[in-house]
Amino acid sequence: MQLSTNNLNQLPATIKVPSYDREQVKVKMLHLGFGAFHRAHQAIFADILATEQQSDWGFCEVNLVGGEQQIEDLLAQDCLYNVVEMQGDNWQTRTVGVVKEALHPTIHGIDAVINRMLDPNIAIVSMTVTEKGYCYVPATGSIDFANPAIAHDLASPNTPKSLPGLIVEALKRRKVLGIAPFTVMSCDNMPENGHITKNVILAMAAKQDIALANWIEANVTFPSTMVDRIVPAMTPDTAEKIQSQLGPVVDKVAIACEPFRQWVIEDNFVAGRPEWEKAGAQLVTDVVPFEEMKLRMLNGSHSFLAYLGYLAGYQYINECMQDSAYEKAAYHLMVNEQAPTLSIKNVDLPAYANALIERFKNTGLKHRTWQIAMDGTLKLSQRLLDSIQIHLKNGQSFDYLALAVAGWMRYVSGKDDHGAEIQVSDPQAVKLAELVANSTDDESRVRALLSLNSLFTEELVNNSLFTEKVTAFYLSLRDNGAKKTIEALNHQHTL
Ligand code: NAI
Ligand code: CS2
Repeated sequence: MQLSTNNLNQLPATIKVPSYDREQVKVKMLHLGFGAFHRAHQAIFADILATEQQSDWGFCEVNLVGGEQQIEDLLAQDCLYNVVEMQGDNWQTRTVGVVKEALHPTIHGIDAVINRMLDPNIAIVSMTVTEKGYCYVPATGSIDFANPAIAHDLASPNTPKSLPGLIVEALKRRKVLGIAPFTVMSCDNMPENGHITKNVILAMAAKQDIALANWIEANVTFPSTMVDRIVPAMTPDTAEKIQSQLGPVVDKVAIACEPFRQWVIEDNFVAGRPEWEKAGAQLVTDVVPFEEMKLRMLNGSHSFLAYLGYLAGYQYINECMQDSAYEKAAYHLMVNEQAPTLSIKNVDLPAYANALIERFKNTGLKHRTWQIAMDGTLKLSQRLLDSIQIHLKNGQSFDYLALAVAGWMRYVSGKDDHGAEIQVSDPQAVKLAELVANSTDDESRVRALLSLNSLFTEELVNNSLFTEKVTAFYLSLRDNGAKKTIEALNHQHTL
């Protein structure tokens, strides 16, 4: 039987089902991107508040691009689903009740989505749409007007397809109708995610109507957030394990994650907000130091492990961590090459690194290196390249960061260390394949990939120390493979 309000009582007694009256929970937040992460992060914070603080802040969920089936499944389950926290073989399950509605433009029409955003009770529009959803250029942080979805929305603003187009249209209609605006809150892994969101939305609005752009700038806020919880994409194996927790009840929307969760939020909301601090979030005036710490130490080492792990044949992050050379390299990267670039105060960074290493080792999580390796052209800047630029200015060593960049180059070249083909998933996959096909497998391949100016700044490309290091690592990866290259570098650094 599929999960629904009527059969919540069929779930095993160990599962924490909503103890609050779901009727009291109202749609006050509209979330774009009902993917794995949101289900186990922002929705859990809201569910804790409803359970422990009688909060009435609930969600309408929207998938703007893909994910039609998830929305249909959610609706078929009265918007209920389970989140399973996994630490090794230890599992804790909670049924989330704060989602009240769900919409998808291809099922309900884009007008239904826009109209829902006009409800004066919607105080926050939040999002987890991956870096791709923002249609921006990483090297500059500005909107990419060449993006086909942006071009479409400028030509037909009433029927938007992109996230910036949708938000501008909803705000435009609220302005015309005299409805006060909502706060726009990004929960994606980008540096100063609030600023990037504001940039693309203001640029989009200004192209249409400068008065609208000015109104948005004066009346809407775009708080930045640092979000953290490892929530891998579902695998058949994990789905089976989750199902075994649910007794006779089938949940098609369930998701598994690690127990750890962290959320640091810039406290800047124009129409109110839930009391997230009562569910463990930190509300601060400046999120940047937290974002930089997380993006560089966690995500930077994740990308290092993803590229170099995938090349060596490791399918999951916890498999990489069983290889002591990879574990040492990841720790060294965090503590000696990322930590020195950070401005955060009063955090014990070696302890933070040790905690990350333990989280990466969690055998309950099937976190694919392939998943983390995707969309590198939108991830490398904030995870690796910004730190390299700092080291170049300060004359400090950045070997492991350069090795990670070379690992990405080797990865997008399309063959792993055993000669097997790699399915490269990236918005610039066609361009990458072209650069690879038109270069030979040596220094010229590195030069070709460095010509990608949406990713590599001129400052980097013109720095011979950087290009020589990346080239040397690329050639070593080609000749010796990832594992031996890491071992040799560890040896050089006496790790
Ligand atoms: P997912 O693949 O499960 O979901 C992706 C979501 O993004 C879907 O809802 C999809 O509709 C939407 N989307 C994709 N492309 C889009 C586009 N061009 N325009 C609008 N919407 C688009 O991924 P997941 O795991 O939910 O992660 C999403 C993002 O959340 C990540 O990229 C990251 O920025 C952030 N995040 C994820 C964490 C994780 O461990 N999964 C942890 C911390 C942050
Ligand atoms: C990962 C992140 O997929 C990726 O690129 O590095 O999703 C990572 O799991 C989260 O940021 C952890 O909070």
